[in-house]
Parts: sequence; C-alpha cells; structure tokens
Amino acid sequence: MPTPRTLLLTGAAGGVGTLMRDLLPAYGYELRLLDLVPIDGEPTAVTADLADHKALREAVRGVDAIIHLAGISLESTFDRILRANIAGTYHLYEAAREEGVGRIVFASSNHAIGCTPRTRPGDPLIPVGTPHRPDTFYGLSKAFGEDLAQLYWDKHGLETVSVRIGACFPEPTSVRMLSVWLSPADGARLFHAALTAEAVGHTVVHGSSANTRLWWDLTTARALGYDPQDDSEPYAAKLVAEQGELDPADPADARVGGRFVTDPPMWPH
Ligand code: NAI
Ligand code: 15L
Repeated sequence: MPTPRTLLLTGAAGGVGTLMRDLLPAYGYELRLLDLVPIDGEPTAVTADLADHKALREAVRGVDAIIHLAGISLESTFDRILRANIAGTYHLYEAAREEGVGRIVFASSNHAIGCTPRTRPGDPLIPVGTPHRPDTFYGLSKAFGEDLAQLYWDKHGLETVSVRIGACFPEPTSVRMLSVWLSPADGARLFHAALTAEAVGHTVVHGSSANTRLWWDLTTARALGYDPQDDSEPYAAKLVAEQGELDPADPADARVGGRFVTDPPMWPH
C-alpha cells in the first residue's frame, strides 16, 4: 500500500497515545486525534465516544490509516468492556469500512493470551499462533478485536496489524515488565512498520522491545520490517534487587498476564 500520511489516532489522550503523539510525526505522519476526553493543547482533536457513529465516520473520512488505541486498558466490569472495547472496536471498523480506509493498526494486548504459561529460561518463545487464553474480560475483548480484524480482512479486504502490546511505558517498573516491555521508541518503530509493510492482510504480532528476558516470538513483527533497538536489561539489576526474581510457585508469576491472571473478576455493581 502507498505510504500512509494522514493517520487517525484513537485514544490519543491516553498513555500510549501521548507517547505516540510525540514520536510519530518524526516519521512524516500527520495525526488526527480522537478521544473521549479533551486533549490539553490540541484544540482540533475530536472529542467523541466510540459509540458515536456519526463522529467516527467524520473522523475516519480521508485518513490513510488508523491506529486504534481507544478503550478501557485494564480489567473492568463486563458491561463497560462490552461497550468501550467490543462494541467500540466494531463501530470503528464499520466506520473505516464505510469510508474506505485501507488499514488499521489495532492495539491488542498480551492479556489476550494472558493465561498462557510464561517462558522459562531455555524454553521456546511463545509463538504468535498460540491459542487465545484471555486472563480477564479485558483480555477477552482483545481476543475479540483480533477476530474482528480477521473478519474484516476476509470479508471486506480491510487490512489490520494486531499488535499484542506487552507493556509500553517510558521505563520498565517491575521484574515481569523486563520480559514484556515495549519502549516508546520501539513502539513507534513497530507502529511505523505495521503502517508501511506491504500486503499484511490480518497479521498478529507481539509488541515488545528486544528484551534479553523476552517471553514471546517477534518473528511476525520483524517480518513487517520492525527492528527493535531497545532492551530492558539495563533496568534489571535495580528491579530484581528491589522485587526479587519471579517466583514460579506464584500463579501470577507463572503466566504471561501476571496479576491480571489472579485478580478476582469484577462484577456489575
Ligand atoms: P489509556 O487508558 O491510558 O488510554 C486509553 C484512552 O482511550 C483514554 O484516553 C480514554 O479516554 C480513551 N477511551 C476509553 N474509552 C473510550 C471510548 N469509549 N471512546 C473514545 N475514547 C475512549 O491506555 P494506554 O495505556 O494508552 O493503552 C492504549 C491502548 O493500548 C489500549 O487499547 C490498551 O488496551 C492497549 N494496550 C496498552 C498497553 C500498555 O502497556 N500501555 C499494553 C497492552 C495493550
Ligand atoms: C495491558 O494490556 C495494559 O493496558 C497495561 O496498562 C499494562 O498493564 C500491560 O497490559 C501489562 O501487561 O503490563
């Protein structure tokens, strides 16, 4: 596909959105911003809910591609996840289909496979084709998003790269994060690769830096042209001294999703 220039960034007020607003313009993108909440210093940003079909149609009209970050980014009640993440992602795909947008980069999550046992030293890395094993309603919504993306590719020719992000923050803050960290700069590299690779159909990739303690396979991400430059290991000595190594006897430490696996579910209230 031709190199996209104009991008819609949903969830632009959030943590990853804020990091990407700083980093993506250097790749030559012009960003159109959308979020449920107003964005400081961005008077032209669209303030809209993913449930607002008319606003979504207008927001996607004329863009070359979309990075879809908007939604609830942690566990919540099923009803809230249903509205924001499941129905919300459907509404975005419908708007994109109606307006003829060619490609979406979908912010999936490691929590779509969160109940998968984590890799121990010497084990093979977790392949991208590992079955969905969501650890929460939140992870379930990301599994849904990946399947929705497959449906829109198979039925409508709308391409997606689903990026199962590990943890994208300025620095790793836990021993678990040493394995799953995606540095902001590598995040921008990965999004750029996902936006510019030829003929992606629906491709699922794991989204991490080149961490020494990596748990999953980055082959499909590298095949897009992603060349991660960062490694969490320089942060390891301090974090391990403070927190200790992961304990294989602790169920939260034994699986990919960490405490998402063991936290009690949230019920309606
Ligand atoms: P965040 O919670 O900081 O930002 C999400 C943004 O989406 C917020 O600004 C919020 O206002 C907006 N939003 C929520 N519901 C909305 C709705 N109905 N309509 C419009 N906007 C809505 O999350 P963060 O950390 O920036 O993550 C971005 C995306 O990446 C999320 O989809 C998250 O699930 C995914 N992700 C993030 C990871 C991370 O390490 N930060 C790891 C894995 C996945
Ligand atoms: C996610 O999916 C969350 O959005 C993020 O806040 C982190 O908790 C991350 O996963 C993680 O697994 O550390």
